[in-house]
Amino acid sequence: MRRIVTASTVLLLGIGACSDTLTSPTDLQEEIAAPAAVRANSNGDPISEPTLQPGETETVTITAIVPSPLPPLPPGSDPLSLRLSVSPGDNWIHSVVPEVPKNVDAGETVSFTIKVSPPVGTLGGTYQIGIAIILEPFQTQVAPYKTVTIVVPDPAQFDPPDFTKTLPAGENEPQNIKVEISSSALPGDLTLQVCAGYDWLQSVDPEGSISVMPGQTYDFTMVVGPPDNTGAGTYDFDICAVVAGSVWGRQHVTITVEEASTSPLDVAIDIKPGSDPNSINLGSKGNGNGKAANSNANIAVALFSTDDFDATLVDVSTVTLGDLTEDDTPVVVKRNGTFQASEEDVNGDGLMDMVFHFSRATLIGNGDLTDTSVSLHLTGIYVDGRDIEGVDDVRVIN
Ligand SMILES: [Ca+2]
Ligand SMILES: [Ca+2]
Ligand SMILES: [Ca+2]
Repeated sequence: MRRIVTASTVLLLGIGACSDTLTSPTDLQEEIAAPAAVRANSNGDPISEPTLQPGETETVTITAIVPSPLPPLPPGSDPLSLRLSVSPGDNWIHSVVPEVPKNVDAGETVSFTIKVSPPVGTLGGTYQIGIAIILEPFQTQVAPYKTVTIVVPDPAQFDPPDFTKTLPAGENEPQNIKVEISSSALPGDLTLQVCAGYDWLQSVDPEGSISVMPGQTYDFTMVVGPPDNTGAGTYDFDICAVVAGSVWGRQHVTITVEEASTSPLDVAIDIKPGSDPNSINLGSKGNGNGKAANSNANIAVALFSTDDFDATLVDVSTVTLGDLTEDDTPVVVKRNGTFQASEEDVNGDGLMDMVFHFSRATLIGNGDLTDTSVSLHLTGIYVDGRDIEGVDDVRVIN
């Protein structure tokens, strides 16, 4: 039985093949189709991966050999011809020489020069274009299946393409960036947004979507930063230029969050609020027998809030008063197990402050308060994990 003929045998045999070897239409279909054998040939082709903008072309040459002899054409059918079958679609074909459909004769060899080009508006990515040459009306493949891999750049390019910052938790920094729209892109409404990773894009100027045109470059100011209470570490996210739900380009952002500052937050306190100087009588034994001495049993300390600091968010269980040496004195615990502390706007500025009470006897017993003390320090831990520290003068009376 006759196999598929090669180019050289076609030239030798010519069109006038011997009639004694005419195959049946069924045999012919089986032989010509043989896709496994035919496609295997294309594996040997060097695969180039050109990077093409829409409109730029890559040339592919495919030689098709029309088998001979062929069964008679069905009456009334179209003439014998070759056409292209393109995956993912004909819109990837820029031009074909000779034009298709190309009328052919049995045994004819046709070499096609095909220019492949990404269609206008193609998004960035790697595309594999497959081209088959089909013999009509038999609908059979008559050339090795050709594949070409094409890399299409993103239609929106970020400048810089990525950036790295080091920021403390809760801080942010504006970043000026440019987005260049490819000249082969389509016009559209573009929005910058986080599309992968941590959503730390706090604002974009101009905000919302803006109309973009091919070949233009647009300036943005983005503010990025880690939220409050972010632990130390390295965090990544992508900011994407999104048009009509499609990603046109992306910028990779890496933010390193520093270890929390070890220096404590300075806070304002007032020992014995309303009194000045802050006289403390060491000789008065307040704790035991009540009476007048009781008013001196505990020492009240006000901790003031500011616009940046909410005294009510300090962990009362961590609050101490003392000399910053060894253990300082904690807030008095009431009989019901709660701390003797209250929220109160001590200085009348509209911001709620805290008033903590400390045992004078414990202060003395700890060595936090002695006859040489001139000040006492209040320390504690704020809600964000930072240490706080405040200091006020005292006047010790023996
Ligand atoms: Ca005072
Ligand atoms: Ca101490
Ligand atoms: Ca206040």
